[in-house]
Amino acid sequence: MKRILLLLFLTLCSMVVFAQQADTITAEWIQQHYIKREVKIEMRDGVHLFTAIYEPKDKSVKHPVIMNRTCYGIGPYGEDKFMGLHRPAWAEYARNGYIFVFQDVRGKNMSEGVFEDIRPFIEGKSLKKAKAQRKAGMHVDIDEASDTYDTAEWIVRNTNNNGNIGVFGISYPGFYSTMAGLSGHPAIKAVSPQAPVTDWFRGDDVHHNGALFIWDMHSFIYWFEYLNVASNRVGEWGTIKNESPAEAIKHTDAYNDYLGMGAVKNFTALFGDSVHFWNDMVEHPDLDDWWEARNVTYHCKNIKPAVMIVGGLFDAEDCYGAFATYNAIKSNSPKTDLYLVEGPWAHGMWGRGANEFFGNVYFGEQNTSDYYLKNIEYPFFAYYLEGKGDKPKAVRVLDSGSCTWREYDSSWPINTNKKAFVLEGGATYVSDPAHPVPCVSSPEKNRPAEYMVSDQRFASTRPDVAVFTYPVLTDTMQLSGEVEAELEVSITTTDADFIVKIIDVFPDDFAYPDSLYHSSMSPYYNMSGYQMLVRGEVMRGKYRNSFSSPEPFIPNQRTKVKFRMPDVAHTFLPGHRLMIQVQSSWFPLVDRNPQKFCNIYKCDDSDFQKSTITIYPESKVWLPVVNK
Ligand code: PG9
Repeated sequence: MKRILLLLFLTLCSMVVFAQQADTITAEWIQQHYIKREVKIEMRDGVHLFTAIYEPKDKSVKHPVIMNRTCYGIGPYGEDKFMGLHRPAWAEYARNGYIFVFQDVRGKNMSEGVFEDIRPFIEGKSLKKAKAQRKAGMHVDIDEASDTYDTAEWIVRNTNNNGNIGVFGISYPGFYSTMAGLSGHPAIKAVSPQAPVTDWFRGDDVHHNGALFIWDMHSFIYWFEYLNVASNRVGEWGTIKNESPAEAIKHTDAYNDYLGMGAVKNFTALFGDSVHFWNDMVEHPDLDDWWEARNVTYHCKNIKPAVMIVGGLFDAEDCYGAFATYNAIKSNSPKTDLYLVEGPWAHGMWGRGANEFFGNVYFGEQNTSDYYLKNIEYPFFAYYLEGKGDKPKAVRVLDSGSCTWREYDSSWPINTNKKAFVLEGGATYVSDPAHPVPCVSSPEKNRPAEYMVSDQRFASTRPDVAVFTYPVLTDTMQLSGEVEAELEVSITTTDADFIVKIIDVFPDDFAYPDSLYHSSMSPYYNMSGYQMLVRGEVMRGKYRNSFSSPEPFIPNQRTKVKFRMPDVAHTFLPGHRLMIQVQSSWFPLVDRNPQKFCNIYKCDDSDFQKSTITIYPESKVWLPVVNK
């Protein structure tokens, strides 16, 4: 008995010492208390995945594991080179003695195998089946879930762990975190898919409602394709030599440079065969099995680990994916401990660099990464991996209008009334592909994240933007949930896009106190009458009835166009007013619709034509108004 008490006393002492020393996490502290190993872990089909493991030298206690699988590189490579684990995103875990596991996914950087974009999940696979397939010299069923399972099995057997693994990741790594939730490995107790890539045809990154997000795709996809350390192209974090022909589109002003490029096929001609995914995209212009095989929502069933979905209300890349994955798990895996965290953040901002301001808008002093990491992310994993703290609230949302955190024990969305805002009087405008409506007000090379909350006054005055303004509010109007547009339209051609924008109009005498402009992140901007974009979304008209079977419009025939827009969590304050804008181009965020029914990836410059768009007064936008 004395021996046990002594052991317990020594364990407690070592934890106290570890914790005390951990108050001031520095790069030097990490080097003193952690050791790094680089190992090649064999998967069930024999492929080896390159994995960096940072493990506490303290072997007196068993440590929890936090894992991140990524296609973006896990540099710096070399067992004597340490990642910045002292930085805010990791410090809380280091302070609590976590084992860090970072892995290059299959086919990327130092890992073997063939990379596949959003590798489809294989239903019904098993380790037993895989062993038999391999023994028989057959193709072995693998996917990102099985790679995660095999990695977890190795980690459990080869590190000084407490048997509990957490997996998290943002964006593409968010997708790998969802796959970790599907892996079935018993040691994986909690996963956090953050801005997870979920559906590249309906709403993430590549397409929204079937419309191509060409600015993001051109600037990202060739970079991504060439991100490969094996060819010495990547160093610390994606620093690559741009050898892709896509670099030939030198642009300082994407609006005019892309307009000058013309039809999408001209981009394809420039890329040649250099960008694998671009060719896939061109070969699958409509929603087909290729896209559906990559839609993870169909597989979100019987998920055993706890799942905390994190998303940005102003995430220009995967705002859709966070809500789509959350809703899929809520519907198809009811026994899962499921959590949602949303805030007025850009892509991944919650984990790195969030600050009181985003763009010109102030979102409060709790809108910071520091607050999120210390009060939300780490406590989630600590509860499930260390048995520490209280069970988190089911839903936590930082409202983008009131700048206050709202917490709920029930699921999202909360009880709301879908209220119709009629587009009174309707509108008619001429949509000219030669002069598309800009998505930003000034020349930009790369798509600014801030466009998601930018001032829309540059668009309000255009003749090809229909503007509907509602009375000044005398009380708050809290929106929480999905937005739905229900347009009644006619066009003089056979196809068109429809963009609906929900806007919070600030009072004409509005101004933030000068004291708020204390950080370099928030240059002064005159906020009087500011027209803040709260939510914008595009619908490619030919997909109005089906994403897989597009249909032309009949010229001048009244037609219904209904589409969903990603959820909002925004309170309109007294003195503010709602504005709704409708337009038929949003460039160069979205590729131009030639406004002629055709395969837009293959059409010619000569196919582009003006169209006169009529928005009938019966059109409406349904907003999720919270019951008072
Ligand atoms: N969601 C981002 C992305 C992935 C693939 C194509 C374009 C964007 C990301 O992973 O950062």
